[in-house]
Amino acid sequence: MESKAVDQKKILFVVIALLVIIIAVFAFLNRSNENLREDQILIKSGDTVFGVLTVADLQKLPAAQKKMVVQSTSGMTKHEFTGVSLLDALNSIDTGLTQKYSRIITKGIDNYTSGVEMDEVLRPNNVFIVYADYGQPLKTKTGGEGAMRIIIYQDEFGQRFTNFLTSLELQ
Ligand SMILES: Nc1nc2c(c(=O)[nH]1)N[C@H]1C(S)=C(S)[C@@H](COP(=O)(O)O)O[C@H]1N2
Ligand SMILES: [Mo]
Repeated sequence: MESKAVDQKKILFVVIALLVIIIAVFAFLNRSNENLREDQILIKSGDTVFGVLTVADLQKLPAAQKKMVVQSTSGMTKHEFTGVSLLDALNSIDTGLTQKYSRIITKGIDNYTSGVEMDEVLRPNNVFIVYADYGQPLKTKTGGEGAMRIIIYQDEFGQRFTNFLTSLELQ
């Protein structure tokens, strides 16, 4: 009788130990998402991080006002964005980046992913990182303040306008 009770204890211990291991493995696999933050944009290429940009960093660069209507399948939204050209933003980190890379993959906190060609970034009055709309800070996914967004002025539709920006992956 006594040894049966000991066996049950052992089994219980093994089950708990397995659960702890499973939780640890999933925490490890999910770890990279914890680096994604809406209050800063990582400028990177693979594992190399060239720098980060916050709203405060962008506010030090020449401001652009962009009045536009964003068209989507669900309708149109009117905006009066404030931001900086993506070209100025990249140059503020390293003026060599636009020469060395040919496209940029943009990623939001919701894992929404899009892209722009460097040709489009170099075109005048086209690609901007915006941080305010009608003078108000852009809302984060969770309703806080301080999100940043990519807009492409010469695009007809708003599909590529990555909201809640977290990273720019240079390729
Ligand atoms: N992070 C993120 N950005 C996004 C999306 C999204 O789901 N997540 N949807 C895109 C699409 S399909 C459109 S049409 C526009 C909508 O922009 P609006 O809400 O300002 O009208 O945002 C784009 N940017
Ligand atoms: Mo859309």
